[in-house]
Amino acid sequence: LPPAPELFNAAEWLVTRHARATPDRRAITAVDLDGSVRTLTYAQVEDAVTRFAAALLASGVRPEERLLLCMGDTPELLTAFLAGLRIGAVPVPVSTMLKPADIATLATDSRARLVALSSEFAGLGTAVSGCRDLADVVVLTTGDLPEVTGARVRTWDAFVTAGADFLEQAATPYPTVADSPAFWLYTSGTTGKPKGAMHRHGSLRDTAETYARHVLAIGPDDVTFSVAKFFFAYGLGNTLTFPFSVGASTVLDRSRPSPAGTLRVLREHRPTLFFAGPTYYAALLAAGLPGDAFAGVRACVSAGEAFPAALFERFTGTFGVEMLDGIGSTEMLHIFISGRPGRTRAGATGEIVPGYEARIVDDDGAPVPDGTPGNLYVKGSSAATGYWSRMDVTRRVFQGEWVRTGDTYVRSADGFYSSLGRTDDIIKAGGIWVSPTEVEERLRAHPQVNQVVVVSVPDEAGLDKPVACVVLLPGATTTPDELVAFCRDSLAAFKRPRHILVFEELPTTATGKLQRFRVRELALE
Ligand code: 3SK
Repeated sequence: LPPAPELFNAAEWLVTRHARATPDRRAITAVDLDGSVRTLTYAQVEDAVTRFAAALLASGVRPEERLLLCMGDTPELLTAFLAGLRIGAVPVPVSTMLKPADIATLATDSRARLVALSSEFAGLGTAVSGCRDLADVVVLTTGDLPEVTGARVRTWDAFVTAGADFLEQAATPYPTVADSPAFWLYTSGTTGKPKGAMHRHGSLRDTAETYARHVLAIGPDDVTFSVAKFFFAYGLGNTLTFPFSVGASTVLDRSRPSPAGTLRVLREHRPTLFFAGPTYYAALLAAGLPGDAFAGVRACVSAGEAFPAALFERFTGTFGVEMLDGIGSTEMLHIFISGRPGRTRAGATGEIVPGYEARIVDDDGAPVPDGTPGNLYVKGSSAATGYWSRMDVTRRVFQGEWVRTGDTYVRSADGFYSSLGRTDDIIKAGGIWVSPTEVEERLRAHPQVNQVVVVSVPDEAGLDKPVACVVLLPGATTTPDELVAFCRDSLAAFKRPRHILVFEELPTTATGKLQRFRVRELALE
């Protein structure tokens, strides 16, 4: 018989070993909705994880059963996630921005055995009523409980208390190995139908030992704060995996992100690593935060969408802080191409993260030379094992060791990767590639433009041409002709948008990302 794979449980690796070695070290600083602050040491997190794991066992949760977590960023969310890992179950943190019907779709698709809600999302309990495999609903509240047919509904405290007889069993992790199923993250993609990306226990360690170690050089004295919430792959790494991989601490803010709230966190809790996306960095700039707001931050990290060069220069110039742009994906769990401290380039995402490989290929799968745009593929051990119950799309995205990112990228001779937009969004006008990102960047530099998406729309001859859909700032006086002229100033003629369409608002996903395919539908109307 081949030797049994070595046991590995991510909850053990993230919490228990620190609770043993450095029990009194701060693990979590949590800001609640009313602004009150709680702190937890590693010993306290370990205790909370054991108690919740015992409650899961007491309620009959079996290994590999799914636990849907729809919760604000609280210590209890991290506890439930880690407790699920501890007992070999599969936590599924889901977006708190979804509509009730979407949550019901995810509970059904994942065949959730248990749903956990924090008080602000307690109303969603009704939405999962009658979901086939649902047996338990746990709500982090001291108030009213939702009515859910076909499931037991309990407060967090009642649920945990019921686990008292299972504490000893819960103290030992279920014998998972690095390849055991650990957790799922749903991604909506551009078409809207959610796909559950399934991740392994070992992938959490892999993202920590590649990106967090080699790019962030994270250490035990770091304090992370992620504006991107925990239910995003990006937020999960920033908030839990990276700080807990080295016994550092994380700041949780349960409220909706706002520049004022962020300033408070920066001032009062002094994060050293700050994570957000370009849209939020733009909002922080627009809010006029004081120039020393990021004085205690040793690096800001950006992901989620390409970082416009002008915004990059303005942000770093205003706050004097290093900005590490990166691209990751829910499928790869975290960032695989990134700027590094002292090695960033405005307008480029960055270099390959040690531990990953990237290749850029043409539509026939042949590698393209540096300087030529193509489809970006990535290889790395943190890749998901596939999408739950979605074979066709799994086959298209996970191709052997390589994962198709769906992004069009170009690599410079010195190894910097730059985004040219999503593969399906890239525009070929007059036989020449036009990056919507580049045209958008130009329009975003206009002082009266708030949002912009450039899509391809066929002209009278049926030839694709770039068209810009914009939302103007309140009180704007500019005209479409003026905006075209503004583009003409610095863009090659073939890149200039042929039309500018002005909208009151542009369609976004539940997570706030602009939905290009829907913007394109609007432009085609
Ligand atoms: O969108 C990204 O760039 C990203 C980064 C890290 C983890 C997950 C995602 C989707």
